[in-house]
Amino acid sequence: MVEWSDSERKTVASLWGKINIGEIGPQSLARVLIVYPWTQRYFGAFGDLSNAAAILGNPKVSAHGKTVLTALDKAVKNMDNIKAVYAPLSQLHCEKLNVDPGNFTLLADCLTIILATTFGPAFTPAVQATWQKLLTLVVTALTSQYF
Ligand code: HNI
Repeated sequence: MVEWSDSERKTVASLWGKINIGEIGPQSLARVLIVYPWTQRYFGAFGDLSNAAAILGNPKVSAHGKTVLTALDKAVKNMDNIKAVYAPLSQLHCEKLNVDPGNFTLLADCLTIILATTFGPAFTPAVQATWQKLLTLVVTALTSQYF
């Protein structure tokens, strides 16, 4: 069972409070689709994903990026119960959406890169380590219903 120190809890709450979901979510999903183009196959109904500019300007990508990041709020609010909280989403991605679970890590890493570029020096190694601890749990939880 993962333990969280008071300082880690404060770090997560503080960082999450500074994240603009409507900006960071779309940028993170767009980055996944640009850098790992095979992920585009899940978004056939999203219209034009033919190049980076199209992806960055695609309103469906933006809306969905916001949806994905909004879902991370569940992790921030339930840091001791992440596996249970994400079980339904894991089941959805596995059984209905058939998303290869390896893609969760790609999205998590793109999100971390966007946070690093957005917050610069304030995204210290200690903050990054705590944030990635949280994302690792989210990725593991999203994968939990695959097996
Ligand atoms: Ni994901 C739908 C959350 C990673 C492909 N995804 C959702 C929804 C949420 C969500 C919330 C909306 C569910 C609903 O309608 O009930 N997705 C998350 C989270 C992560 C994640 C929290 C990782 C941190 N999803 C991914 C990845 C892919 C992905 C990495 C593919 C590369 N998700 C999808 C697809 C849908 C989806 C496809 C359906 C989109 C649609 O609107 O048709």
